[in-house]
Amino acid sequence: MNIILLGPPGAGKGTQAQKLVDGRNMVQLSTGDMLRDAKTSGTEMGNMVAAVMDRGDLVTDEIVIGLIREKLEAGGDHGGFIFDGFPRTLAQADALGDLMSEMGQSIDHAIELQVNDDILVERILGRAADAVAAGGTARADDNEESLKTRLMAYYKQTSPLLGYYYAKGDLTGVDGLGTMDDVASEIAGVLG
Ligand code: B4P
Repeated sequence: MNIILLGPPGAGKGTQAQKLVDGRNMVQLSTGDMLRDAKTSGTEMGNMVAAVMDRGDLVTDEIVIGLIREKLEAGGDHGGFIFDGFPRTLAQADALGDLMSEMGQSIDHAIELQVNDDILVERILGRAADAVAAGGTARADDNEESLKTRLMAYYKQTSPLLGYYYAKGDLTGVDGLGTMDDVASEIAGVLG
């Protein structure tokens, strides 16, 4: 089974993906994590994406699709892929469809985690404050200014994907406002 987790920043995509990895032997493909790894690697690509990510804009389709292609080509024996934070544009969604077809596979579910903006802001700024309180540093894009840009990018570039997957009959909305376990149970109900 292959699934996509859709939703704005702070909706719980990373959190729920981890729960699915633990419970179903699925593989999490988080483009956010891949790009953060690239940022710290000091490579030319890492340096290129750092400023874009830190201000909250989307990295180019070409780079992100290249990262996903590499992971899919690596293969492996598992219960399916969880796409976390990918696709984020219509071009990425088309590319994912093509990659899946090349592999003789398809997307089984696109799950939209629904959370209102004031809660998203609270969660993300809360995560930043927790990181600092624990003696670490907050994620470079977990601040009010970048968050505004991230939310704008979501509504402008990513939210059209809801219609895209709805038209394919793959979309299910899930209330993302409950506890992490409540949301996980609702997702389990969708996946069966
Ligand atoms: P991501 O890493 O994907 O970050 P995000 O969308 O902001 O989601 P995140 O994973 O942080 O939030 P989560 O819901 O897990 O992307 C970062 C950047 O990378 C992007 O802005 C962009 O620049 C770039 N990028 C990534 N993918 C790209 C793509 N495909 N194309 C172009 N650019 C791309 O959790 C947030 C917080 O909420 C956590 O603290 C968590 O503990 C808390 N939380 C979660 N569920 C909760 C619940 N039910 N109740 C209470 N708190 C909860």
